[in-house]
Amino acid sequence: MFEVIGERINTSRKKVQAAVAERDADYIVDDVKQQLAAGADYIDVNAGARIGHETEDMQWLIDTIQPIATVPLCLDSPDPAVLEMAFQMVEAEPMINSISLETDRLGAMLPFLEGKACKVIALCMDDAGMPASSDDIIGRAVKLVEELNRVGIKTESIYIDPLVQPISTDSNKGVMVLDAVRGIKKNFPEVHITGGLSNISYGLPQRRIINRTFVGLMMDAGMDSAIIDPLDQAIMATIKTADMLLGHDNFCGGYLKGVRSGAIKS
Ligand code: THG
Repeated sequence: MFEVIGERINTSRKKVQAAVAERDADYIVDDVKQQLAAGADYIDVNAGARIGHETEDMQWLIDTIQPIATVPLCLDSPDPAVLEMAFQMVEAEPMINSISLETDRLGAMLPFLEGKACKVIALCMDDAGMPASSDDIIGRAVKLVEELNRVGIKTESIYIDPLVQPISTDSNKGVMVLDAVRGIKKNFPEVHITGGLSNISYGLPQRRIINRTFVGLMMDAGMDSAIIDPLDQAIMATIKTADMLLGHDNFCGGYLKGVRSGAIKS
């Protein structure tokens, strides 16, 4: 079944930033409880937006969330030192978000990950920047899997983020990432595919319909996880319905449960 990484605890969101600045634990706890009730499989924690405060904001967020989290945390930072600090704080095996092929980041992350059993999100980003074609995305994914396997991370613990790019800048960007996901899954059937989805609709009106349609297409290509807002009922219903249509939901049980709970409405 598809895995939802709840994205709401991110200081780039204004209300979360204010709650973190004021150390308003009740706000954060309430938000996380809502994401858990909505079906989040992981809770992403990103404290990157208050420049100069990331380390202590991340510490406070983990201290606040960990006691009530019934699912693992997804520790989200571009800074290997912040990820290492956060990793040491968590009791349940976390997901690490993220590693990339950028020289500094790769060089700092690989020794830290060596021998660990955690799940890792690997971005198809390198020193040249964003990927330019589906073959470019596939080539980067192959390198990421090889590097991570070398330090003992199993392929089934790797979540490749192919980096979705706005279709408003180039009408080929949808097909480019869909073809890449198919190619990655052909090379590594056990690898997971994840990522943010909303970049696809950047610059266009009525973004949610684009994001929703796109997640269904990406799931057909092999995406089996995404970093989304689990309180967005329409995208959650689309994901459950697509999982059923793709044969991942025995006897339509997950779909029917969603309808009975009111989470899925047509
Ligand atoms: N890949 C990986 N990790 C990621 C991303 C990704 N982590 C961060 C991000 N992208 C996914 N998380 C969020 C969290 C919140 C929002 C978007 C993505 C969000 N954005 C509002 C908006 O864009 O309108 C902000 C508005 C507000 O201030 O509330 O809510 O791609 N591996």
